[in-house]
Amino acid sequence: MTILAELSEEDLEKYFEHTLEKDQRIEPRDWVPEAYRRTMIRMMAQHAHSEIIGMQPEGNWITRAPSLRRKAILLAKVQDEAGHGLYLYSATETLGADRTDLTERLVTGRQKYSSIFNYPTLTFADVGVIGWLVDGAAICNQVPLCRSSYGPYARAMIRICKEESFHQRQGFELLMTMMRGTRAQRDMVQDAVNRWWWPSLMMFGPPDADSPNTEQSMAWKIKRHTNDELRQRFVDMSVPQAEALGVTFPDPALEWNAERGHYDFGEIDWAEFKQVVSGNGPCNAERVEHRRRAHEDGAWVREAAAVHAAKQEGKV
Ligand code: FAQ
Repeated sequence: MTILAELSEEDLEKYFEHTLEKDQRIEPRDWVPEAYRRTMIRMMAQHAHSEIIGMQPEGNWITRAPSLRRKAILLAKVQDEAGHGLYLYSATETLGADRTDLTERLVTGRQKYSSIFNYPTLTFADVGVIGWLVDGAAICNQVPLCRSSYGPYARAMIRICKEESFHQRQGFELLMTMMRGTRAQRDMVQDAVNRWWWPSLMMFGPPDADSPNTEQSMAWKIKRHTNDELRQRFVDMSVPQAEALGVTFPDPALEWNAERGHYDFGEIDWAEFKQVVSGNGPCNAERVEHRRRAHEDGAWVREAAAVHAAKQEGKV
């Protein structure tokens, strides 16, 4: 620590670059450029907010789950998302962020969360499709982040990905069960797939050409792949899964391209993405308002916990 304090900014920067070159982790004790710190906090906070807001669409179905088994599974899944949010808020604190401030930014619309959680969950099939496609897209995006340069984030990702992969399987199993059911159940699954497919592709972020952060984040090894690379990987993974399930994706341009060795797919509606990200999606206002109310209703718990902690330390 003393040695680090004696180093010039130039040496610290060299040390930072050297750590990245060697593919080693940046840790909370290390000096980082201010822009790296800001980028990491933005990305981790947006991810944490997504996990917490992401509890709402499926949480809506806990009281209406069709059986005790499905209710128990859904409760456990939604609780896992809360846990993910908490690790990630803790990870932002290692870079000097303040969780109360981040929550304030979320409920006042100054910080983003994933666009996907601004769509409504209309039937129970949506719970299965969120598990299959939304958790599937999250895994596809987050597995490479287990090798992200910031140690606390990369380590959080390992556990999060393990849990997300269980979530994805439960979604697929739910849909498989519905597809073996009645005609009405199969139609319900296809309808949910039609509504969630395009928003799932938007989760990977804007196309590379319009992604202001990708180049720098790749250079800092925060991101290991571009948005378009991961989106393509997700499409390639999902098509055979849809075939196994017996559903189709709502994209007439979706077709195997032998030359590229990938599926071609149609143009994403980026105007819709921009609308949703800027707060005008179908459920943005409702999601943020719900979060704001829950935060206010929880004030007494935070106060009681703070007094208890102070008592334990003998301060009160
Ligand atoms: N929605 O320059 P880029 C989950 C923003 S967790 C909203 O490409 P970047 C688990 C972006 O922040 C899902 N905003 O940015 C679950 C940036 O904002 P700025 C969340 C988006 O960071 C499952 C601007 O647009 N996962 O699903 C979106 O290099 C089921 C420009 O974009 C993560 O957060 C979007 N879709 O790449 C929970 C993973 N895309 O700078 C419950 C970690 C972009 O204007 C149920 N994050 N923006 O403030 C990442 O991998 C990256 O941050 C990207 C964006 C890939 C999301």
